[in-house]
Amino acid sequence: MTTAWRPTACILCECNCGLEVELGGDDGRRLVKLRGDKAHPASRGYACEKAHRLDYYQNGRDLLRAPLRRRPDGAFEEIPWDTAIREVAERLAKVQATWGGDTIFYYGGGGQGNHLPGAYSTATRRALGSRHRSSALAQEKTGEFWISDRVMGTATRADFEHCDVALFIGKNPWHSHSIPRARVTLKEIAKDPARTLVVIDPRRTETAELADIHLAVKPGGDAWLLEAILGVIVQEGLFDREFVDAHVASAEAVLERLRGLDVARASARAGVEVELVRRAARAIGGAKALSSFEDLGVQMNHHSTLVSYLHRVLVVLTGSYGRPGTHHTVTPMVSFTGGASGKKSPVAGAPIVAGLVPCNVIAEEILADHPKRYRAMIVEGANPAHSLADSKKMREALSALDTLVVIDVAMSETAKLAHYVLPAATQFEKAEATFFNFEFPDNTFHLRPRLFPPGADRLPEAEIHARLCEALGAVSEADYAPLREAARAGRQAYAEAFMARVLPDPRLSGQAPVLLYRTADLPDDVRDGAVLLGLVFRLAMEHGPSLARAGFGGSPLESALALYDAIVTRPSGVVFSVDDWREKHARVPTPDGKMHLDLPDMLAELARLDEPDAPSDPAFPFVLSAGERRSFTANTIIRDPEWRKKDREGALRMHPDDAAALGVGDGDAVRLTTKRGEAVVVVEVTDTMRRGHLALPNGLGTSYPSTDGDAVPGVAPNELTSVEDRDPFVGTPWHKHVPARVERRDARRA
Ligand SMILES: Nc1nc2c(c(=O)[nH]1)N[C@H]1C(S)=C(S)[C@@H](COP(=O)(O)OP(=O)(O)OC[C@H]3O[C@@H](n4cnc5c(=O)[nH]c(N)nc54)[C@H](O)[C@@H]3O)O[C@H]1N2
Ligand SMILES: Nc1nc2c(c(=O)[nH]1)N[C@H]1C(S)=C(S)[C@@H](COP(=O)(O)OP(=O)(O)OC[C@H]3O[C@@H](n4cnc5c(=O)[nH]c(N)nc54)[C@H](O)[C@@H]3O)O[C@H]1N2
Ligand code: SF4
Ligand SMILES: [Mo]
Repeated sequence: MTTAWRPTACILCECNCGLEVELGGDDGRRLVKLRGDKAHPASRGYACEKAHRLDYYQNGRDLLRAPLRRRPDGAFEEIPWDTAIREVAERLAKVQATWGGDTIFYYGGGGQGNHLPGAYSTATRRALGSRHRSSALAQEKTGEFWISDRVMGTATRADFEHCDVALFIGKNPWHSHSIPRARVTLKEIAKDPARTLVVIDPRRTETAELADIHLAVKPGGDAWLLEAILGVIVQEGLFDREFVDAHVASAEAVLERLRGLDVARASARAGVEVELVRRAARAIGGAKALSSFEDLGVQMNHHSTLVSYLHRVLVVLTGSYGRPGTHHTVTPMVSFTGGASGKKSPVAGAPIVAGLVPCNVIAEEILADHPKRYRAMIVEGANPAHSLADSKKMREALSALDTLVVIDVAMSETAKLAHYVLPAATQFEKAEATFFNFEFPDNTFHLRPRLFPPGADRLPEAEIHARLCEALGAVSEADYAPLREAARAGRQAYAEAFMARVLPDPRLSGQAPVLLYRTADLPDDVRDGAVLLGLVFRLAMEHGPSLARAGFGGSPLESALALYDAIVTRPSGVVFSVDDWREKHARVPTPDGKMHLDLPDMLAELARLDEPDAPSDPAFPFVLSAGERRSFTANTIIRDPEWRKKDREGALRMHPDDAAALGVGDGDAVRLTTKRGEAVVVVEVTDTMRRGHLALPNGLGTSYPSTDGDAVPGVAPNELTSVEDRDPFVGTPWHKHVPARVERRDARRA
């Protein structure tokens, strides 16, 4: 068999590095060799160790083969697609007729690299009148979005490649990436004496090992630490007065607090030497160009929204916006960010930020005795029974639904609870793309052509949604015919017909994704990209100059068609927008064009930092970070435990003194207990941890078929977490700060 390198992408984290793959095996469907694709405009040949293990995803033993229906006895039976689509449509239509479409909740829409399904799902949601939805973003990023939106009208990303000071707050990019070519960039910063790497993390992470300054904060102490850093910057006049005068409308109240702050006291509460805090603050305040990134270590921790606020204050006071090496706003293909709409979730009354219901209230939204409780749920490309707080409660909630439909590639923890499981084509069996396009000034979009047709009886989500919408009577052949005819006259005629017929008609425009999928004239290997025509047209209307600089100029229609053509014909990705630092930031996108630092609720929250700590529960003397990113973790995207070259069981990391006090050593099993659950777990003793701090990896504890039934290696972290431990403003969980107890396994339980 002749082999050739085929372009595709890694699907294991938000970077979606471009890859080349050599296919093999008896059926030509094994991913035999993988390497970074040098032609990919963002990753430029970069890939980390995880990408080489993608065959474990494509050829998992628990991939779904056919649609499944739950029988009255609880077991699943395989059914034909026609039956599955008809029955799912009937059941959801009945829920809509009985309780209203707004009781049909949508969760997911894609994981790290599969975002086209979310775009197609809008048609199904419209057909059902479904209004409420959520995704993993509402358990990590909504606090940052909400604050950024209020402070400066937009969320930002930072240009680490060109900064002179890089700051990571609760983020370990060596393993978790999130910035392009992370390890190359980190090493470059580390080895350049003119650049400074600052890491805030209780653990001496791989990134902290490279750092010039590592602030090993006490777990949960970040609010005091950031305040102390800001205190030094303000008290020593290290902030960018010119920037503040030009762009900031309100900062007096927060400046006043920072001027009076007792830096030594705040540092002590953060558990960091005050002299080290001063050194870090002077480096940060003195930066020519500061890039910074906050992530789960603080976003899933006490004071998460307050920390996002303090981080924003730092960005603004240091003028770290709108210049190379600082923060920027990307031109997005699809925007994930957004602020509070003022709308609330129907049962818990929780604030909806960026259109998403907080993940931690979903169980309550289902289990409450309330007329608008969610009755049905569609879960697509997500595994909430495993990934959301308190798996026991989540299972109880999902089991209480009238109808649960799961669209997944594998038998996930969530699929196991469904009434219907619809088997989706894998990300190599259909054209796929990520909307996590965060590069700047050149932003990249990559439609990966499929490598081969779907195996078994799996279907791409685009096809599943089209069939559901047809079965629901939302769209029909009669709607397709004129568009198909226009398509025969060429893409321009097709686009014009689409605009003339579909956009003015609310019913048809709700079905736009399905209409595009059914009628666009695209080759099979990129057919799932049809929905992009609608997206690039909107992009061309809103960001014409950015597209023109990338070579896609002309009228919005010309620009959109040229870009669409490039996307469907360039299999290694396309630079779709080129931005200009000056133009992009001439105006801050708030109503008055100014930034606002004096947010009364956050100032009140800051004042509360002066109160003494609440007493901790002596029954739980440790703080557990439940869900650390490591070498071979990738949420629950790969389920076969063999994919992990090391740490197969996912060890519990612990400081040597804590291990000695318990009388345990490397490889010993201990009992780990929280208020919601307990688990037996193997210990790894490491002086990278702080005393009293424990860490368990993310994404383990998934079941996988083995010769003697299902094996579940490792601990599912959310068997140990609880829904009420969450941020008071936006409801994000405190997974990195779970009070816990550890006992030797032979010790008697208290
Ligand atoms: N290998 C791998 N990479 C991934 C993923 C994966 O599963 N595996 N998942 C992807 C996803 S979905 C995401 S959201 C990102 C997340 O990326 P990260 O946020 O970087 O990942 P984590 O390891 O969960 O948490 C980061 C750090 O928070 C630290 N931390 C714990 N408690 C505290 C605290 O009190 N204060 C501070 N300052 N830090 C604390 C931990 O020690 C840890 O080093 O990673 C992405 N990349
Ligand atoms: N305790 C604790 N919990 C956490 C975290 C933590 O740090 N600690 N991290 C959280 C974070 S940041 C995140 S992002 C979430 C992630 O959690 P989720 O958003 O729930 O996503 P994944 O675990 O990535 O699950 C992806 C699902 O998609 C399926 N899948 C893969 N490819 C396809 C496809 O092409 N089509 C379809 N339809 N399905 C597909 C996989 O089989 C899997 O079931 O976990 C969160 N949960
Ligand atoms: S896991 Fe992330 S950084 Fe590593 S190759 Fe895949 S996409 Fe790139
Ligand atoms: Mo995430």
